[in-house]
Amino acid sequence: MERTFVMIKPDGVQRRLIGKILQRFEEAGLKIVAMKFLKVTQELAEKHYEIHKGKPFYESLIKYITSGPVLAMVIEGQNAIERIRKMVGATDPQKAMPGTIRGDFCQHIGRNIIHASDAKETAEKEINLWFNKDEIIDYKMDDEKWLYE
Ligand code: IDP
Ligand code: MG
Repeated sequence: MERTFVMIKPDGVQRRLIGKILQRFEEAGLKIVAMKFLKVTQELAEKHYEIHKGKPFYESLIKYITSGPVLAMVIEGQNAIERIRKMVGATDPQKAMPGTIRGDFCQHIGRNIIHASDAKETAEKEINLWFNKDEIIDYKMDDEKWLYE
């Protein structure tokens, strides 16, 4: 089992897409193990997007991510990191495949409604940045025997 960090960005919240996005993860058999709704501080935004510092879109990206509440979560499942990146789709919604979250719900790279960790190391780093250990819940889902052989 693998865990990944996922965030519905301020535009996803404002556009009332939380329910539709969560439905996709639930229907895929993925398991939510942590979740919180929060207004991202400047400090957290800068830490989260550290690797983009200095890029032309950096300032607007920080402004965007701190502009309103987000839904942050940790999702668990087999191969969850790669699986969820595929479900999310390409960074630029114009290039995202239909059927992906970005491909179905967005128009512009600067308003792409969702974030998901891109690799094992970043998933671990982001989970630790956004959640305390005691905010992540270990539990069994009753349908696990029907989802995994
Ligand atoms: P990702 O979210 O698909 O991992 P990254 O390349 O890591 O994509 O970029 C992080 C975020 O920065 C993107 O999701 C998007 O919100 C924003 N971003 C990336 N490239 C651009 C750009 O060229 N213009 C505006 N925003 C961008
Ligand atoms: Mg990224």
